[in-house]
Amino acid sequence: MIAMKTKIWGAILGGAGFMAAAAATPASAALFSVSGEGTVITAPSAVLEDDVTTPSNSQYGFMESSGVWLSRDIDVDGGTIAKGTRVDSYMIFYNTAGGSNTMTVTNWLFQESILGIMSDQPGNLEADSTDLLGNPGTTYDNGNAGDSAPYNARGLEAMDVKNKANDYYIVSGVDSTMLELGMRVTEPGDWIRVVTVSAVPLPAAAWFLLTALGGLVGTRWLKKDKAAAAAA
Ligand SMILES: [Ca+2]
Ligand SMILES: [Ca+2]
Ligand SMILES: [Ca+2]
Repeated sequence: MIAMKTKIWGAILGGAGFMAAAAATPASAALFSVSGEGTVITAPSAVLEDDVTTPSNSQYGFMESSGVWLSRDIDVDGGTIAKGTRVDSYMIFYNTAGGSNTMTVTNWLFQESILGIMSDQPGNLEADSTDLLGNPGTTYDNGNAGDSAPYNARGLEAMDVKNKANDYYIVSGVDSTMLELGMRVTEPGDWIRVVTVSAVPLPAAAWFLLTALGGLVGTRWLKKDKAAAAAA
């Protein structure tokens, strides 16, 4: 019996160690990756048109928020994500400084399935959801018309999925985790928001594992005691 109890404590302590390790895992920009002309960055201080702190030479993407329980339905291109869904959000942008006409194609790989994209031409969908999905440390609106969404050409325009000669995007992959994104920009540039499933927090998963493990050990203990009683 003493040996059994030691085993159980070992399992509990082992579980606690796992939980500590899980809790220490930081949420970061490493949650998604990129190939092609694009760069993953940490959330910038502002995503305003021609903001001088924002890089302007290619597509850039950053995680805006993670583990958000939607308190209302959220509209995305061609659909709605239901209230109560737990999501992560990302912004991808190409904020050209100057009027040169440039086309970039970038493949973004997300950790979780893409639920929806906000890419309408004026950026209305982005503006309507920033209170829930924006990064608290990023300025989206400075109160001046024309600087923040919505405004003309904030999002994607002249979509051309067939020829890929203008703005377009294609979601693919078995779990819908890949986004091929074409952005043709002059001015102001292109900004879109991507909403994905949010992974269940690791500490919660560890608690579930621990509970299941405890149940298993307890059942075996009970069976052994019953067997011992029958033999006696
Ligand atoms: Ca464009
Ligand atoms: Ca610009
Ligand atoms: Ca645009």
